Amino acid sequence: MQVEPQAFDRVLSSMCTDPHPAAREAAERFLATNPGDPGTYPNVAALEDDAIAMLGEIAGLSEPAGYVASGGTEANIQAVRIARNRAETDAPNVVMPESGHFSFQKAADVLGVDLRIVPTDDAHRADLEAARRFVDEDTVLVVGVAGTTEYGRVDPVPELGEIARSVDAMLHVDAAWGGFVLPFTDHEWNFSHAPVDTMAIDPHKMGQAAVPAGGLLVRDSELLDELAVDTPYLESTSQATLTGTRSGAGVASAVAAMEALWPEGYREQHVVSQNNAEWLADALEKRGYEVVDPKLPLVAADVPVSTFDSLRSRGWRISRTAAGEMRIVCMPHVNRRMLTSFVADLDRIECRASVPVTSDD
Ligand code: 0PR
Repeated sequence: MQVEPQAFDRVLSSMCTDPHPAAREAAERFLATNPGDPGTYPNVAALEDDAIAMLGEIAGLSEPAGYVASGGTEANIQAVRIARNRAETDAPNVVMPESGHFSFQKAADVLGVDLRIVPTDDAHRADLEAARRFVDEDTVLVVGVAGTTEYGRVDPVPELGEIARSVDAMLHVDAAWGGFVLPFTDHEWNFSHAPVDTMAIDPHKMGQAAVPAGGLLVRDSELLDELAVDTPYLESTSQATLTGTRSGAGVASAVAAMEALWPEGYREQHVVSQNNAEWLADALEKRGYEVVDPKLPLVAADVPVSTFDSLRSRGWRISRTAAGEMRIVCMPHVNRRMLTSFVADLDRIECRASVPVTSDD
């Protein structure tokens, strides 16, 4: 049986998108190479250096180091691992805003660190007062999110950096989703804005590369040594990645996408996506829904559960925040035509919902 992949024409809450054509083609060509074994696959290993150089440029990192991971989850786990291994405490804790991605729960679980969840303020950003209270001498890492999964918000990264430094902890920025958008905004989020030690920045989200292409960046290549294990029977001597065999598809497609799009293509896409988000927020507000202002191209709106369910049953792939709002991520495949058709469906559903039910019904 031939099963076709899911079309993107109704996908509104995913952080995956249709890869750039050059990224798709590169992924296919490098599919069977393994950057985990650079002694055998030197071409893809060299391409990975290019990927890290470009990611570093995007993230304001002067001497880029890192690797192409399987995604934001791996990058976040590895950041926690670096911080834990570097610290000297027996009872390490990580301080993270409640908007942090659930991958940190996995990190805490596998690495045996205590996760301290800082509340967010009314603007859905980390509450700095609480963060100050939560850190102590056993804090190994403070996490800031640059583009949160639920509301697209950017934490006050420089201030979180000061808090981290006050207890000699590291600072990690999770820009897995936001990293390819934020260079075109005036947010402070990157290595040149703050004492960031590690960062997650995923080509396979807003970077328009094929899955799997995540990015882990570190300020200093020595930080990767915290992750390195010996690889006695390979021609290379050590490996810092969490996974062993990796598909070269992620590396090659990340490079192809960034070569094609950085910076102008990404800038143009950001303008289009942000306009789409603002258009949708406006359309939803006009219909009386409470909308969380889209600071980045992500819209959250409080629609009734029955409306949400009807939209899903019409095929719209939408999801909810933990607080129950519908969230629409304006990824590159999400265009105005899709959003217009989505709002038209919403109107049909709401119109039906508002028809008075008579006793004859
Ligand atoms: N950090 C942030 C800020 C994220 O939003 C995500 C994923 C991650 C880390 C983890 O990245 P990976 O999933 O690449 O490991 N955020 C999306 C989410 O959890 C992932 C996603 C993508 C979900 C596509 C659904 C989907 O269709 O919602």
